[in-house]
Amino acid sequence: MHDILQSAAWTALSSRRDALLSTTLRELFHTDPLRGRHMQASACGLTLDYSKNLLCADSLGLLLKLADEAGLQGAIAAMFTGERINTTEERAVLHVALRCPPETRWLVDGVDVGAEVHAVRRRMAAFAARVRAGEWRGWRGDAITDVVNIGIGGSDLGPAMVCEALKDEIHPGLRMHFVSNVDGVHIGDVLRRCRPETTLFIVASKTFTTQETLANARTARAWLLAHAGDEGAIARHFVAVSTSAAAVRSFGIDTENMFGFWDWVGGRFSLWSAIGLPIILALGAERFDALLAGAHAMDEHFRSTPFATNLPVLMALIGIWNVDFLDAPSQLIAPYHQRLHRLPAYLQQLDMESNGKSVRHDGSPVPCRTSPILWGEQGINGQHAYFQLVHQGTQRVAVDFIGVLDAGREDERLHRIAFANLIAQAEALMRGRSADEAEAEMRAAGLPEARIRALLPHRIFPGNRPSNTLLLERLDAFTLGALIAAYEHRTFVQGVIWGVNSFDQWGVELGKQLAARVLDELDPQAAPVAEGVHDSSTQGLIERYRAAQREDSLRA
Ligand code: G6Q
Repeated sequence: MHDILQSAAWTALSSRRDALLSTTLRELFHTDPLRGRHMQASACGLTLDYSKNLLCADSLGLLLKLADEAGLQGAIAAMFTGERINTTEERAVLHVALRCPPETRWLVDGVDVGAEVHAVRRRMAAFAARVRAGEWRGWRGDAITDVVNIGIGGSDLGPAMVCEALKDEIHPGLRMHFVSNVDGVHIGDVLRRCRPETTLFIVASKTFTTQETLANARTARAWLLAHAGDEGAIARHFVAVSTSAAAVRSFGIDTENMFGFWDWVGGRFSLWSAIGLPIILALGAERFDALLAGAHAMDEHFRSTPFATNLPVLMALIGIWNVDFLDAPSQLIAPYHQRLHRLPAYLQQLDMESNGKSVRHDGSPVPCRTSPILWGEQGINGQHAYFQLVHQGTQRVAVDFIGVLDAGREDERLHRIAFANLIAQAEALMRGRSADEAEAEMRAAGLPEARIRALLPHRIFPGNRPSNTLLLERLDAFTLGALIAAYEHRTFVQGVIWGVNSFDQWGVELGKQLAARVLDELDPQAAPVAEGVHDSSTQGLIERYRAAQREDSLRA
């Protein structure tokens, strides 16, 4: 496979790196005072300011060349035309088809997937309208008040994040719940807040074989039946979202109550499909359409805009520059809006499950770093916690600051405080505080000389910490759709350059397989696990658990 490290652009970037590391962001702003104005890109209600990265016109030009040398234009075309770019699973990758307008024909292997997509969406909209209007009734004839989505990973994170982000628009008569953890506490907490006669469960699983989801769904079904006492109630309270009608049927959900999707929709790219059922129930068909329209607008921007002004491409290239050239293998996502507090968890899966790979399509090792460790939460809390490391730690962390310009219906004064912090943090990370500045500040504050000397090393901020600032005009369905799609394409572009398959996830398998065996071994009634089956640590943990279970049952 073509080794991107051997490309002319990569070699040239490696030599530019040292020059840039010996300068500072302050100097770059000094040399080009208008840098902040022209290192920007806008699309679909989003503006990206990427000027606070250790980049110059030359290095940016080389990154754009790198995209060309990696064949990015062809890769984009391959995705949009339904080629089987998920090579290890031999599947097309067509989440972009899920957000195409109704009139679009989208042929894959002679099948118009656009028509299928819209047929499912119409069914979802009709079902959501009935629930929202109180026409869909529970077994006792009551309207639905609580919707519980049972799913995990891609069948949970997207809908949960969107419903949280657009919480203010949720139908006033509906409460949304998301259950993913299989520890018993998660579903227990939710069921205690719901009434069986007014609760609708969505069992969301692409494969319908996922242990955690099916176990939670069985618990929910038993809870419903314990109250309703009649299997007939299941059809009024359970719907399924899956690609497998057979598995849904064998679980005991009528396929009349099933919303399907297709194997060309990856789990972490599936919120636009029937996996978005909680979204359409919560927000209504119009807002779901607006979410899709925002994503579609970003798709169009992505596939038709020159790379130099292409927002997801720029985000991707800057990410590669930080990870592979500037030794910043960690990516912090810091949204300064409470409603976006689930975004980092969503992006964590998107990025790390997609590009957390060390072999390329052809199985050869990737010769450079791939996905950064992506993490974060809403930025203000971070400032009072881990931002210490971001400012003064020994590792370079790249930050995406995300802000929403419109205060919406909230207090403008408070909104301004949050925004001031966002802007100030990005500035502080960029410029830092020099020894001279720190000393002058302490002297102005009247500190004794000995104290100044002792404190000085602690009060220096190195600066030069890279960040992007991404501003949303407002937090509505359209702009949120565009934001999510921008990150999806950023992940895709990086995967293309690294040569990895961003659409499989073999790395999650081994733990699942071993868990199935360990589950049997944890049964206190089962024969003790023979020595040598596991290592001594695993063996010890299994024995400790079994002993605790026995102690519990003796106490009971
Ligand atoms: C996403 C992953 C993974 C998946 C979950 C749930 O891309 O494949 O997070 O979504 O494992 O799988 P099911 O939807 O099949 O239950």
